[in-house]
Amino acid sequence: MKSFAVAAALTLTAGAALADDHAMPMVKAMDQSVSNGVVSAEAVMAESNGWLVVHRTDAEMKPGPVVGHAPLRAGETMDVAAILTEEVASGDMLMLMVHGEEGGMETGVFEYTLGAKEDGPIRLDGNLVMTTITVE
Ligand SMILES: [Cu+2]
Repeated sequence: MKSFAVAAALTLTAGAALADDHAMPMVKAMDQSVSNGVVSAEAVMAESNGWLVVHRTDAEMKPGPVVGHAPLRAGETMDVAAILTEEVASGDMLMLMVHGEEGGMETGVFEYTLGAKEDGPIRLDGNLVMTTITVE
């Protein structure tokens, strides 16, 4: 019985490691107040180092002007905080999107502006990796 339990634990560990390796890029964030000047994401999964980019958006769900960004590591980053570069009002919608470091001139410098190729959004099966929130 004891050896069975150990084997089961090892299998679980191996399974978790495998899941990490193949984790899908994603952004997890909830509706929130931004009265502290920061937009927070609970967790972000990225395939490579890059950026969490905060766009304005609305009911049409198109990414608008960038109002914040924060660095991401490859893999999972918990509790990502992007400082807002302009005021965002209660009721406004924001889109939190995973961007990469591709196409830019400098590594570690955020070079994206709306529509630019530098540090642009990553895509998963052709889709942007993002979530939208409403500011409380
Ligand atoms: Cu974006």
